[in-house]
Amino acid sequence: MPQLSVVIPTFNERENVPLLIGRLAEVLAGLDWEAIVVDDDSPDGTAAVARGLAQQDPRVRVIHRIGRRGLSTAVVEGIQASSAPYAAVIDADLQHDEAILPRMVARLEAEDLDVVVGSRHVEGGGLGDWNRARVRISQVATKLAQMVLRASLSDPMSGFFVVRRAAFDRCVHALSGQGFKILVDLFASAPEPLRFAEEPYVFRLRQHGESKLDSQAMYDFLVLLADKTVGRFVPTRFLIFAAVGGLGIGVHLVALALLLNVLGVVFWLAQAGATLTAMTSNFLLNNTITFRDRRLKGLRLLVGLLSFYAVCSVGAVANVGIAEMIYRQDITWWLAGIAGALVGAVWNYAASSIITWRK
Ligand SMILES: Nc1nc2c(ncn2[C@@H]2O[C@H](COP(=O)(O)OP(=O)(O)OP(=O)(O)O)[C@@H](O)[C@H]2O)c(=O)[nH]1
Ligand SMILES: [Mg+2]
Repeated sequence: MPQLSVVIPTFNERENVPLLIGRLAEVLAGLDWEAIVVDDDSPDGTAAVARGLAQQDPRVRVIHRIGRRGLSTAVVEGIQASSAPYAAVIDADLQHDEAILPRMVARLEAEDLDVVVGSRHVEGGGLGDWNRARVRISQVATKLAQMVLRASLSDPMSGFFVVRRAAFDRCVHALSGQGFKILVDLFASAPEPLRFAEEPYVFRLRQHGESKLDSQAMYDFLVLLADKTVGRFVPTRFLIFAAVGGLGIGVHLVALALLLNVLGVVFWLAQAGATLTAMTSNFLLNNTITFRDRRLKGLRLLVGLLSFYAVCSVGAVANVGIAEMIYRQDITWWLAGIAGALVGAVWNYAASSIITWRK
C-alpha cells in the first residue's frame, strides 16, 4: 500500500494528465505514492490517455465514471478508492504547484494535523495573472465560505490539499458532495473542527484545455453554503422552491395589472389569467433552477406542466381550507393567511417533487 494517494479529478484534460503525472514522478521521487485519475467520461478521451499511462506505470490508476458529473463527488470517490494514510487532491490542469506536495505530506506526518491546505492567500502565495473581475468574485466567495466555516482558512476555495485518511473518514458521511468546492464541504462537514496548516503556492495559468468553472459551478457553491447553514433545518431545495413561489407573486401582480388595465379584461378572468401565468412561470423557473438535476424536456415538459397545474390546484384548496379554519378560531387574518400559504407551499413542494419532477 502506498503512503500517499494523489487524487486527480479530470474532465477534458487529455493534454494535461501526462504532464502532471510526469511532474508528480519527479517531485514525489522520495515517497511511496500512487495517482488516482477520476474521469467523468470526458469526450476528449482523457480516461483512455490515463489508462495508457497506467499501462506503463503501476502507480497510476483510473476511475472512469459514466453518466456522472461533479468535481466534489469525483474527489470523494477517488479518496474512497485508496487505502493510503494520506490523500492529496490536485487539479489536473497544472494550476496547482505540485512541488509543495512533499512538504505538505511531511507536515502531516510530523505535526498533529488533519489537513494541510495549499493556499494562495498566505505569505508567499498568489493568484498569478487573474483579471480583476475574477479576483473580485473569488474574494466575495472566499468571504462567504469563511463565514460558513468554523475555521479561519485563508483560502477555503482552494482545491489543493492533503488530508489524513482518518480525518476524511470522520467527515465523509456528512459530505454534501454538491458542486466544486470539496474543501469547503470537508470543513463544513467535520464533526469537530479540523486541525489544519497552510502552505503557500502561486496559482498558475492554464496551458491546455478549458475551464469548467461556469455559472453552474457558482450556483452549486451557493447551494453548498445554504446546505451547510440553513439546510440543516430546512431542505435547501424547499427554500429555493419557496423563493420561486415568492417571485411568482410578483409575476401574478404584473400579469393582473396588464390584463386589467391594459387589455381591459373583467376582474375574475384577469385574476384567472394571472394565476395561470404565475403557475406557468413558477413551473419553468423550478424546472431550470430548483429541479435542474431532474430537468424535464420536450413532451415531458408539457406533461410536467399539466401535472404542476393539478398539484398547485390541490395546494390552493388546502391553502384556503386551512386558512379559513384558523381564521375561525379568532386568530388574526394575516396569521391565518400565512399559515394557509405555508401549508400550500409545503404541499406543492412535496407533491411536485414526487409527481412532476419524479426521480
Ligand atoms: N471528474 C471530474 N473532474 C472535473 C469536473 N469538473 C472539473 N473537473 C476537474 O477539476 C479540476 C478543476 O477544474 P477547473 O475547470 O480547472 O476549475 P478551476 O481551476 O477552478 O478554474 P480555472 O482556473 O478556470 O481552470 C480540473 O482538473 C478539471 O478537469 C467534473 O465534473 N468531473
Ligand atoms: Mg483549473
